[in-house]
Amino acid sequence: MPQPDNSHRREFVLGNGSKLLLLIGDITRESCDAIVNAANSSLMGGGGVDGAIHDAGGPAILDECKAIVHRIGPLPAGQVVVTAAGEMLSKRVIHTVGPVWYGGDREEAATLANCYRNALRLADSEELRSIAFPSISTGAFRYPVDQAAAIAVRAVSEEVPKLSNLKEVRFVLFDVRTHKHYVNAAHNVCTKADQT
Ligand code: AR6
Repeated sequence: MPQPDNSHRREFVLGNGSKLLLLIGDITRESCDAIVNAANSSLMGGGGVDGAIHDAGGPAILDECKAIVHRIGPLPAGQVVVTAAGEMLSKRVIHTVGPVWYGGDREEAATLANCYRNALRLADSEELRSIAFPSISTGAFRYPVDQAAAIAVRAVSEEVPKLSNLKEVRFVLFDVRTHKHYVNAAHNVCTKADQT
């Protein structure tokens, strides 16, 4: 598990002056208003970041997820729901389901962008100011990380300026290679903070 690593902290500015931070670390340790979970449609937990969030947050999160699934059924890919964050530092967990990568002709890109856009809109509607994302779909769901990074950063850079409350978006990435792809993507669509 990576330790907090400030040597990889990269800061960019989004269109409305909100901050975009790219970090390496464990998202369960983030102290921002919401963290995003890369779940599956069952919302019953799993491996990867999903397992880490349920482990760190404790059973209250799973109880809330069960109640949600009882009410609305399985969560479709690209959609989002919110629960409390249990024992973690953040206030909320926004659960989303990324697309499984099947080669790119099953609307994976649009679905992945929807995960980010819908999570940002939900956080903003809950009057949250900061949100942390993992690299959705690039683990067990096999989305190529270069393409996923470009979609993720573009969705954030387009969506955040339309919102009122969100002032900081973080990507908390688990390894150097993934971080590098997100930094490249951010250089293509955002302004680097120390250049403003
Ligand atoms: N903090 C930040 N990133 C993490 C952490 C963590 N603690 N743990 C893993 N990652 P994955 P997916 C990274 O597989 O591809 C689950 O079983 C990981 O290195 O967690 O959307 C769900 O239940 C990778 O870069 O999510 C679903 O069934 C990224 O998070 C399925 O996996 C995403 O990897 C979802 O697959």
